[in-house]
Amino acid sequence: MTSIPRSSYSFTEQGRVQSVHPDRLSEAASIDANQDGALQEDEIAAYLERTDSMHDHEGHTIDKERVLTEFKFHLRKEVNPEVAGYPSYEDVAADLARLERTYPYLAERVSLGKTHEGRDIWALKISKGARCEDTKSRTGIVLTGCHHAREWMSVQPPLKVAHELLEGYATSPEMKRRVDNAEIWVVPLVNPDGYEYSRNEDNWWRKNRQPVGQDACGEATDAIGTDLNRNYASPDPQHAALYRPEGDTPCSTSDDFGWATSDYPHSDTFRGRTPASEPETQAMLGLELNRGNIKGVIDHHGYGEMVLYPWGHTDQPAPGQERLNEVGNRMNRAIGENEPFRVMQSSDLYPTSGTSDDILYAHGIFNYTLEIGRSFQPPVSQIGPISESVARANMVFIDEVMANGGVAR
Ligand code: 0X9
Ligand code: ZN
Repeated sequence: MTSIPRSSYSFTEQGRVQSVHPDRLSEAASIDANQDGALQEDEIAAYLERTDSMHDHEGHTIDKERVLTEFKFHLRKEVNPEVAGYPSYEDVAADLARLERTYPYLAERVSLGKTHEGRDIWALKISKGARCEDTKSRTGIVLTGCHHAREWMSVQPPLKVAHELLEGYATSPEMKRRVDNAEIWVVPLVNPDGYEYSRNEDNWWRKNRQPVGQDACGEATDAIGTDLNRNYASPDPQHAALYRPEGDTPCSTSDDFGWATSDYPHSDTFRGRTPASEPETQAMLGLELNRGNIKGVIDHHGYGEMVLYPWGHTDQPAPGQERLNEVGNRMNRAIGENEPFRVMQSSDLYPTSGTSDDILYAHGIFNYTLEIGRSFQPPVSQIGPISESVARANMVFIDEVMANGGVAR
């Protein structure tokens, strides 16, 4: 277990903040409601409510105590000790390589591109004859995790599905049918640089790690990172407003789309300097839009136990909303009767622009965003149960897309 206190906050025994590193003063001031120079638990909790819009609608979708604990690791600049039970980037890369070695006829590990820090964005293509047949004529489905660095649990369901498909192939007719007839792409770590930074430096980190350089006004900035789920954009100019709504100008933050998508480079929801500017976004769009056979995508995020479907940029219903709702409810039932997620339109959570869900849907790709777990980094004991239940929802989705394809046009 690693514990690296690089204190920018020191706490008293009562849990009050004793001193703050100069770099953290403005953050501390914004949390310190009565400006008495000390942070109380309730101030931290209120701060979390303000900065995280995923409210606890039904009393069971957020583990507030854990979220608070995880947030304190961030404040104290400590490593979250749960990290020891979550796989590193290298572990995930090795796991995919092992699956390819064990099932060479069924799986191929492919690099979709390289990140700013030089890591490969690994995918595992799963399909019969993966490395020797042209599998592109089959229905393509992509399962992704970890657009957002701190959402450690979101890496797991895609990995779990890969294992179940390949390990079940020889004995389960259902798994064999999927691997023989579909082309399933598993991308557990879309944002490996951010993931490693969140594991080792700041467990609350969300964005990727590419320095912004210049803001959209041409001013130099020392900000690091773009929110990858605000950086998606369509190559088709008719969908330009899905990246940047009409009336929003690059050089101003006052016209930003609520707080959920920002032109401010230091913001956690910074959309990037230009549409699809980031290598991770380009890698995913290259697969999802250019390969030509991709009909369905599930994007895993954390947290809040929700099955979210397009649209996210407007509260208008998406074409085919009935199917989105019906399949979402079936996925939810597969997750389990006892702990159902909430099935709803993405914009009901909060409206955004530049998210992968809307861009993909506009291109005819049927898709969901799954918000899994009750905090960003659930206790290690939860990894197994959550992965299993969410993997079942993934199987329902795979079957649906294999049977009925992408968005009807
Ligand atoms: O904000 C996001 O990107 C996702 N939530 S998270 O807390 N994991 O960051 C939700 C995206 C869902 N899509 C839209 N609301 N458009
Ligand atoms: Zn997320």
